[in-house]
Amino acid sequence: MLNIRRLSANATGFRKELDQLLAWETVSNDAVNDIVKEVVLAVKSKGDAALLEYTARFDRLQLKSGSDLEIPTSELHAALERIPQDQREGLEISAERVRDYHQKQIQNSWSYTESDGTLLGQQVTPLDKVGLYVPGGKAAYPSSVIMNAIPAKVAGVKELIMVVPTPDGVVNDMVLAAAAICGVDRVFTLGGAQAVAALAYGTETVPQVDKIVGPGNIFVATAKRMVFGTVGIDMIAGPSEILVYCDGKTNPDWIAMDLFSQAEHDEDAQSILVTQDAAFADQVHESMSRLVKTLPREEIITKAITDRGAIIVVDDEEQAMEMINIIAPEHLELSVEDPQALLPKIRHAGAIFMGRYTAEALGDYCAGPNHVLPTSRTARFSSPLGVYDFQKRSSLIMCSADGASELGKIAAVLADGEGLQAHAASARYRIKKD
Ligand code: HSO
Ligand code: ZN
Repeated sequence: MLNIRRLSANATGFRKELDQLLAWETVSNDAVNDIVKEVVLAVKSKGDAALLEYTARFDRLQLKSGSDLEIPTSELHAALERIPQDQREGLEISAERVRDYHQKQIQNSWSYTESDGTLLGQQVTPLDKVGLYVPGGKAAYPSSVIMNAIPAKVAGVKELIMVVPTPDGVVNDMVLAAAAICGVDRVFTLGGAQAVAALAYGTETVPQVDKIVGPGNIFVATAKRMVFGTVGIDMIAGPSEILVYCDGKTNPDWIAMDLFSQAEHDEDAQSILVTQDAAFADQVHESMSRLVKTLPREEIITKAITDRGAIIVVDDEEQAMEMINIIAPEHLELSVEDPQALLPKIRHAGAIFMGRYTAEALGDYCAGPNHVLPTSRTARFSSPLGVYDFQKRSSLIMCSADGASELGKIAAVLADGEGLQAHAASARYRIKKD
């Protein structure tokens, strides 16, 4: 049988065990920090020369000049032509659905006018330039290109610049095709900390951006943290997680495979089943033990399930909801008859997949909502990646003469109280003398 922790929510010491299970510290490693610092500083001071050197060293790619780092847009379109027709259609449909969904997230500017004619409001503008990091190798997901690029484009970002390492010159056609479909403006063959530094500071060839988004390994995450402040960054994602709550009436094979769908991402991924039906828990366990053997990623899944997986048996639905809100999972499946009835009780989850048919995998690829979601319990205070991450807001204030006069009196008093005489005088100049 596949080894998976079995917990009972009523057992003594349960809460401590749960805390241990959930504990996840983003690895920050001194050795990695030192290397990344050196790389970032080298790119900042030497520009393209440093990029060429690191790309030769880490990606075994000898390029002659900075301009060789760019993958021309014609290459992206060529990749789109090369991939199998069903993959192309899949990417196109996914992009279209993700675009439709994200269009609903656009925030508009607003303003209102007070009775004395003073106007107050907020102007929403897209970011000018955004950098999208796409990992190479085993974590190269074309679906992630779609999930990051589309909201940026929907927000109206003027220039979207993608970096993707191509070790030994091997390109991932599906990734390039996805970039073509999403309308990514420029693509560079760059990876690691050097790519992040190039986007943050700009080089002779790579434009400086305002924000960097996209997943990456520990070097990339460390570099993003280092350049934060010079540029904006998205969240630093932890390993993938899924919590399935099931009333015991869904096919246990379906539930087992849903748990595996996230476990197969990463040995550190977390899959948790919560149910009030102990016999059903046994059935799912049996399904998992049988099905894991059929999967090419058996080893990764086994490690993830053994180290960080769990089946939690609860008393009732009430206790299940409590569990969900403590765990605050990235993905939550409500595999029950009436999921909508449970919604008001759920406060913390990155994405909620409702009903027995809604496999989490559908959300990963093509349902429409974003698959970049808060992990490691950060759903308590953060949200999925969205159009709002690529928009910013400016406050608007336009005082009428009457408005300035009235507000001037208040401001002057408060400024005096703070001992700021220039503020007070500036406000008083505008007070009407009748
Ligand atoms: N489940 C991942 C996203 C993904 N799944 C990409 C398949 N491809 C995010 O947690
Ligand atoms: Zn996934």
